[in-house]
Amino acid sequence: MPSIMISGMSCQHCVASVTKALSEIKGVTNVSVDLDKKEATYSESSPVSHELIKEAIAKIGFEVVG
Ligand SMILES: [Cu+2]
Repeated sequence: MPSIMISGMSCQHCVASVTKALSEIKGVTNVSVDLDKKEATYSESSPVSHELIKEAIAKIGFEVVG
């Protein structure tokens, strides 16, 4: 299962925003965001490019790191 590190999340509202943004990407399913670890994991029902993930996160004001 792919996982990404996200900087800028500070509360459950951020978690909800990130979860929603990732879930709206075609091919991304089962999104789970851990606020303490600053990590999001997800499944892919079809291949999803890392660029697409980064863009979706950047669009809502956070940053994929690492
Ligand atoms: Cu927040």
